[in-house]
Amino acid sequence: MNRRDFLQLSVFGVAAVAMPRWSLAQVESGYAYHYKLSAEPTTVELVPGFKTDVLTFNGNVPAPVIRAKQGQPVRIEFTNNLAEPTTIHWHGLRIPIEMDGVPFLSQKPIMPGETFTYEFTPPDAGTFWYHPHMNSVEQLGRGLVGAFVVEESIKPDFDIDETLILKHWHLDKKGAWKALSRPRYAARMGTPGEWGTANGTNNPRFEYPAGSRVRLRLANVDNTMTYNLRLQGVKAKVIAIDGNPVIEAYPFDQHRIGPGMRLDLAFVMPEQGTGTKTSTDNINTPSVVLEYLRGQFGFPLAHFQSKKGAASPAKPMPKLAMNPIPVPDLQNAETLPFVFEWEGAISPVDAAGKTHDTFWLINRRPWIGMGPGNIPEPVADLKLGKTYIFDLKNNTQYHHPIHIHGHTFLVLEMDGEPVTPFYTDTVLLGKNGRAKAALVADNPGRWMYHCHVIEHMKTGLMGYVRVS
Ligand SMILES: [Cu+2]
Repeated sequence: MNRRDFLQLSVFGVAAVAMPRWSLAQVESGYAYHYKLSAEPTTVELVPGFKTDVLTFNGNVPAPVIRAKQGQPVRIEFTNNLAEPTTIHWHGLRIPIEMDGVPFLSQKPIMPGETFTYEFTPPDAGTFWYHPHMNSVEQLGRGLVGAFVVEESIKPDFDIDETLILKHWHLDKKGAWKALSRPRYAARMGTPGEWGTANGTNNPRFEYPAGSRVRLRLANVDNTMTYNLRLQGVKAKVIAIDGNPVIEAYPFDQHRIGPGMRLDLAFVMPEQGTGTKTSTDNINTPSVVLEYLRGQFGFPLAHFQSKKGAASPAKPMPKLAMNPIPVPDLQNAETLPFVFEWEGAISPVDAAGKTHDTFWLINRRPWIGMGPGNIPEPVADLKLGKTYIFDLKNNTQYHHPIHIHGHTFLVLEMDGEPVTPFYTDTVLLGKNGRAKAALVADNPGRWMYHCHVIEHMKTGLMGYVRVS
């Protein structure tokens, strides 16, 4: 945070000194959770020694972590200081359609200089995130991505609660921008960035007292990358997937999170030096290393080192309460097939001579661009209160994290096999992968339903469901 931001924050600040890093200062008002948020261009140092022009929330990378509380209203006065229209979507939150932040489908674009106040009460606790839903390749790609943490109505007793947002920026070694999207890649796995970061820093280091009970909230805010995560040097447990507590915490081995997805882990910080040396790491005694795997090779994302400290001895690991997601009525459910396919169309050239690539289809239909006059029919019409089973089929060679707005899926099957059911807002389909996921259509509105590989979304892989 630079000095100017600090001063700005202090104006609204309640005890700015005590604020955790990157938390957002609250505005004093009748609301317990009241924030001012802005989107603005800024220059920051991402690659050490080099300046990069980025788009930020409140002038900072990483974006402030917005903290709210389950069941309590939150108010966010958002000002668009970009040179183009935008909206903010609160990924994973089951809130009313008017607050969902999708241009034309749920609200008018917020024009440069305008302020729009988002107000909602999050029903679920967990790790969520926020980002624009306009010109997404650029706006998200250049930095408008932040974590949104909804605390439990009764806060679980962890010693450390850390949030890491993972992103590979499309930068070269001197911090200069490379193409955020290339058609050749958009038609395949998406264009990967090269400068890997956690909270805007390449391979950051954290120090926790040995014996601390750590809750690590990981959010993949990347446009493209699916991270196959592993934690070296400690036995951790998976406690929540995509914001939602799992029914029973289970040992963490590896876990793939696609763009938009989250993972909450819990572990006890080991003594100094118990960790394993990673294949690409030259630190001798890291305690715990978060890494992602490419094939069998691990690449570090963050290090956690032990320090001697006063962690509460031998307290049990807290257990998370389940979120109040409506239980699907599977007996009376209707099954809706959705097929995700590839089409190599070099599509119509517009009056300006620009091509509009469409590569991806939902049930044989692409949706390109958004505009007041460009809202197609929904991909499905859902009856309010009824349970549906989404039968998802990926007929392509690439990963697709399929995200639904305003609702939470209960995943029943992956790749034809029953799984221990888990709740999620984003289902990751592997190549030629399948899934069956149920939901209760309990939130009226027109809800986006799309792939969260941003280039896939922008080249056809999106639609919406209408709940009425
Ligand atoms: Cu996709």
